Amino acid sequence: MGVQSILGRRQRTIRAFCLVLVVLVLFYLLSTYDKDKGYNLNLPISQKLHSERPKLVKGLGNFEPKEIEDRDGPGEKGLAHNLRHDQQNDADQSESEYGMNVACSDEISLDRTILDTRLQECKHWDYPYNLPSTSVIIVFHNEGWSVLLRTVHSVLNRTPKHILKEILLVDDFSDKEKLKNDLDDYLEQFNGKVRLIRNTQREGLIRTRSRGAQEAHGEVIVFLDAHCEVNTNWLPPLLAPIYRDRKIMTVPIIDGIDHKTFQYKPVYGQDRHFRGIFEWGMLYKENEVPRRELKTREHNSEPYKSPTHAGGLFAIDRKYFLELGAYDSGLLVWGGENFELSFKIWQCGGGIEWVPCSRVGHVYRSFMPYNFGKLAQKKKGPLITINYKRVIETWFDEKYKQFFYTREPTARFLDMGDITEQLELKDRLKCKSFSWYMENVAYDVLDQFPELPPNLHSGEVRSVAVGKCLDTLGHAPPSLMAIQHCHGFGNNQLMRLNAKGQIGVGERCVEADAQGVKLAFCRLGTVDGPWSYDDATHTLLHRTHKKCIALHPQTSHLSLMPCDVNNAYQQWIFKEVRPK
Ligand code: UD2
Ligand code: MN
Repeated sequence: MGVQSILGRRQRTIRAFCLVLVVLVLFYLLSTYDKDKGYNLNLPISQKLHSERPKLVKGLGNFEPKEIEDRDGPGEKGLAHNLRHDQQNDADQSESEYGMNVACSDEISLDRTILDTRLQECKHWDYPYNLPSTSVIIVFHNEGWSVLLRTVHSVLNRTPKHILKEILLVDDFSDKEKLKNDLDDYLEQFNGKVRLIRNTQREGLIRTRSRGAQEAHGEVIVFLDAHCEVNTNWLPPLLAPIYRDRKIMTVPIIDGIDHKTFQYKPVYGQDRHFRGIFEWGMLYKENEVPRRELKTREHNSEPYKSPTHAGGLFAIDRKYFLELGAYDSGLLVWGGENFELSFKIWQCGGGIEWVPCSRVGHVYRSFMPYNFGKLAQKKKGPLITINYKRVIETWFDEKYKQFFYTREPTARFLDMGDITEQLELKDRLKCKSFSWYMENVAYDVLDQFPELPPNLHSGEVRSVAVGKCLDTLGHAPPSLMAIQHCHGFGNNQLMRLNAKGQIGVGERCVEADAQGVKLAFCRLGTVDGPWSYDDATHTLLHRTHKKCIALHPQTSHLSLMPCDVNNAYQQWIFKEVRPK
């Protein structure tokens, strides 16, 4: 055997060995790459949870900040900042102008630090490096200067540079001088990273967001209200599910920023998860995530599915949002757009996930400081209910529409405009039925808000004796009911007696005890009640107490009294209310 052939054999063996090695390494890398998720929980050994996870996976990275900022000053670490006594006037003035204490905000650094409210686990997730480039879109109408700019600064400070394409500010025709005159100059320091466009007339937040989506340059768009502060490493966890599946819209967990002190604090604890649902009057609600959903995940910090969302803060693939027609452009100013988008996404083949590792603070205002402008003046009836009607007429099945009209009887008479385009879109995208959505996605809604029995009577409830109407006075429950001049607008005077004996006013219920006739919270999960109305005698009977609602002739106090069918102070007439 020649030296040549010995060498050749050895070389062949080495080559074969190398090949096997390469295959093994490749196999290892591939097997560790979580193909479903495209990202990976990379906990230190001491914190590993159920499964051993690889240390390093190609193409993934952990975007946690290298060092924790530590600063002192007003409002730092997200602590409450209390103004001095002699500043109370400024505080009150800005509360009434903006619905929040902008005077307090003005004293807090635009770059302040806040509390990291995430689950510990969140620091250990790795995400793909090549996440889609993102435009953060912030629409605003007459927001406080420092509040708006702290939103911008927080995004710049806490977002990995390579994925933040731009921040796009869209001014919905603000009339505050500083916003009109100084904002362009202020933004110059960011060298084009922050763009500002302005509406030439008031459009309302819904259309303004659709415009923002049209004009954005990023692959993914993220909407934020103009009074937010994003938390540590908030963006990668929002983008990862979209990177995996472009038809997933993601929603961060919203923390609270106090409107008086700007204290940053979580609304819920860290490890109990909530998700967005609704009641039949289309009020947005949150419900603890059902076990059926929680169980589909391996780790508590992983995203979970949600039927809907609050509306303000979310991420979505830009082209996908536009393919869905953005928001229905017939929706005006404020409200209902969160449901429209949610039903559209779920019923037409996409999904919504809430992301525990992404947290964003939002200032919940004391009241809404702006009016709806010219857009509302042309309309008869409440604009928000008109929006709801468009949405339910497009997306609900017949059975569920009835629940909405039972809960909101005046909505039948509202002019919702033309929804042909919306119905065509639903057809074109071959969207599933609302029943499918209720059974497969929003399966926890009916536990909380069961099917509504029809109303036997609804409208204002007029006293035969004095001609005035039952009224909640807009008080929060528990509170005493009263009587007031009948105004015919419904609202706090619109009572519904259903076939199971419940009297409802809006989402609340009428009950009675020794103190009198009261507005109360309805018992979740029930639609029955103690009341019956006698068409012949016009009395309202409480069946358990076997007494009737009576008005005190002198004090006007409402209470239960032994029934006396001939007493005008116990006689009540339901009168239907129509929108004005
Ligand atoms: C919630 C949502 C909000 C929106 C709304 C329903 C959260 C935290 N907030 O109410 O984003 O979905 O429900 O529609 O989920 N704005 C305009 N033009 C207007 C009115 C408002 O640009 O005509 C801006 C406003 O400056 C703010 C954003 O739209 O940046 C949202 O308005 P909001 O903060 O008054 O709504 P909010 O939080 O009460
Ligand atoms: Mn808001």
